[in-house]
Amino acid sequence: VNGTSATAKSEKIPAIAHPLAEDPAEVAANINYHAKYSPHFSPFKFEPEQAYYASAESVRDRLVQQWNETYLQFHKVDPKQTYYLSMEYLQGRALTNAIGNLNIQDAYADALNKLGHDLEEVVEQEKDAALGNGGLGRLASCFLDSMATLNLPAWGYGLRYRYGLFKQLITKEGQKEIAEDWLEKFSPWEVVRHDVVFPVRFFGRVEVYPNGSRKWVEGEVFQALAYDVPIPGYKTKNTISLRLWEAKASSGDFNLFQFNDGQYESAAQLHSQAQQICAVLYPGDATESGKLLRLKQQFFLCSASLQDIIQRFKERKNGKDTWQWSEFPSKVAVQLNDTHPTLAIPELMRLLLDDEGLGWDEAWDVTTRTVAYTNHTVLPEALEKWSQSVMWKLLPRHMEIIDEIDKRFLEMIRVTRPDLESKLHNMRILDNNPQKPVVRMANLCVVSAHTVNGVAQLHSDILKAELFADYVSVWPSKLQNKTNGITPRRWLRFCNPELSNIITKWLKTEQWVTNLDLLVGLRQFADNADLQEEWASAKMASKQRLAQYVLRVTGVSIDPNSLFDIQVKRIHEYKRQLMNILGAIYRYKKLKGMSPDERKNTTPRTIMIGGKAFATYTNAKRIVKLVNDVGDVVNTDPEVNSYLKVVFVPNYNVSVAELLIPGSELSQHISTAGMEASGTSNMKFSLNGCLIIGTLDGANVEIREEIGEENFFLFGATADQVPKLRQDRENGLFKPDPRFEEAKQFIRSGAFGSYDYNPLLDSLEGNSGYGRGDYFLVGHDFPSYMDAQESVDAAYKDRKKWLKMSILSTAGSGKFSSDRTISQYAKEIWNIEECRVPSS
Ligand code: GL2
Repeated sequence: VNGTSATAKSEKIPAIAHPLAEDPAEVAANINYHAKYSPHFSPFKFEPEQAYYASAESVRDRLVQQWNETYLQFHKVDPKQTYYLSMEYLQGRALTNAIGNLNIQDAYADALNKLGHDLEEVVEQEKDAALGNGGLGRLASCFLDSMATLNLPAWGYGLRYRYGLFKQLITKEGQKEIAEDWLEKFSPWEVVRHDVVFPVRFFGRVEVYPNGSRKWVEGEVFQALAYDVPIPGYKTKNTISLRLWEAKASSGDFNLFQFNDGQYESAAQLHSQAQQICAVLYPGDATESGKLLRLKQQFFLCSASLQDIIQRFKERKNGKDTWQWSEFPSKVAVQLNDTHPTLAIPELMRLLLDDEGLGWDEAWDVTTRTVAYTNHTVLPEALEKWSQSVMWKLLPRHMEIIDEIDKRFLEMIRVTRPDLESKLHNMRILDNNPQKPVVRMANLCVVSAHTVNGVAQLHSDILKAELFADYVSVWPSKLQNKTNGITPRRWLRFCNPELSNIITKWLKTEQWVTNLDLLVGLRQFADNADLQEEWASAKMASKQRLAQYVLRVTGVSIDPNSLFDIQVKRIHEYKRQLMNILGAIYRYKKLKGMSPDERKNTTPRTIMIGGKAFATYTNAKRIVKLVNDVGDVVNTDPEVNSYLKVVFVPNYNVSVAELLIPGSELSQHISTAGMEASGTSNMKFSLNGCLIIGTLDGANVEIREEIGEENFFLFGATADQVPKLRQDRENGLFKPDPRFEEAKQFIRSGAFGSYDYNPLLDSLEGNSGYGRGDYFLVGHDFPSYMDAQESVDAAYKDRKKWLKMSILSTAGSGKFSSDRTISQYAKEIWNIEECRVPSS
């Protein structure tokens, strides 16, 4: 029973632990061992939290073993290896995933039972590793899972942020951010590597030698210390590594003299500066110091990772008679996850030129054959530009190199493509506008990378036709598409065991977990009444679990018999959570105007919205507040609250997603067409049999193609219509739908409290907001959105039809496995092959 010593019930548990044991009694012995001998807590306390840490450590022992074998295998075979550089990883919890991938969940459940605990409660003790912001970070984590599962020689690199993005609290004032303290106690999943340390320099100057060579000297030097997180593949021994860097100052930087003199702060100045580097993900960048800190973070990741990669390359070459730097790209692929790690390009150049003594042409050849870049957005504000003066100060040698890359690019275009002269202004890397000279990171990436990819077909088409069109005419085959994917392990097999068991039963195989295309086999049973009933009961079980969670965290009781309608993602105007809540408001008004009998004919709905608004994004925070205010009114209105509930689910993260997604029936992916590069939660919902209401944007387009257009609630303008619609709007040609006007007016009337929502509503009108009035076309798309919502209500009334559509959604989701995505990267960009650890 909870609260007793781990040894209390251990009569049948062996005394000696064996880390690789699979028998539940022996597994219990391992857990016991960690509870007793790990110094983290008293052996007399064995509550779920202690049981979690002890279980995690026992699983880690196993992972360490597999990990060492994997590393040795890679070392021995010396295959070409991919290094994935990302400022974000949204790993979520690791325990369920690890025991699931290792296929030891039953043994752990039994073992914990023997120790008086319940696995489900124990796994809940883990804090999410939330070293990311949204889809881009979660994508990186899904990719690691697929790389390991596909036995690919690959490694992830990131930063070990002390605090993640932030923890979202909902108060009467709206969203409040507090530090996300994932390391408050400690993480049992990371292993510090005291022997893996690299110096990383900032500031300083460039010294020029008589022979023309250059070297970056002086400035401040910090140490990058490696923490490795094991990433197990599914049912394979291969266990790869996510290497996270932490910044430290050297002991020599601690001024003992000053300290003894009572000057404590200045004595440890570099130590506290080092702590700032990895303190938080995305520190506010409104100030100059905030911008500098972000740039430092990016360079820190790039420099440490490249030094590590080069060292490993040399280690593996050691003992071979002769080797050349030109072989580097046949051993190393570096993938830049968005522009955040762009500095890897000039840093690799610098290391090759200044440390290894290569000439420019040779260094450029190696660099460009090594690096590839993924673009994740076309939003202009997200395309990074760094001030040239800040860059010259912080990274003087890199700016020299960037300057040279820019010059050579200009020269190359002038010689080979004089017709592009007039475009060079936009194509070049440096924007020398005297008001604000900047370095355009995306341009640096496109010029330097051998391959550039978008993350869904529509997004890649837009990159080709618009953002990067001029480059495509120079390098026609540089641009590729790699439609995103999600790992079916975390996002179906482990988060939705009920549905997984049904799928396995009907497909008569569990192979779908690693070959998601097999789901198509469900199509033939979509009308089968037995499958439909099983399907419905799995959904109901997930809805009930979700309802309990919602009650616990919000105090709102929701009815599992109502339609569960969910929109969860970062709060952003382009994602149009505002359209969703305006729709809810209109629905509420309509319900209010109905007679009790009329209400009985409606489809009861529970609308759930969740997501974080960036701390400085005022309109996004207003949207969060509005959803909460609407919920307060609707949920306590006895006339309508059995037909409509509106819930804001606080602190959306990976673990919350694992509860929400299986329990949802409808999910909203309603961005303005052309603005959501891909979206990945749309794939997770669809995989779990949830229907989508959405626009033709990002990966929605491909999801609809795969599951069939009759199973998708489509509305809204298409991407190619958007520019003209914006123009019309500016020219006063837009006539708003009465439903849209009514919903806005209701808010302005104060129906949801006294908070001033006018600035938010004004962004939908006139020439406010982005300066152009309803830039995101909420007003234009609102009527077709409401019509689509009516089709949803009608479809839900036909239970058999809805269940069929749900089954067909899952059946058509095979394409969206990150195993497919990663296989394509491996073949078409990285040119790497499987390197499997032999089973002993
Ligand atoms: C994003 C895109 O907005 C999103 O549409 C895409 O699915 C992911 C992953 O490719 O990348 N770009 C971005 O900057 N963030 C994203 O989530 N944060």
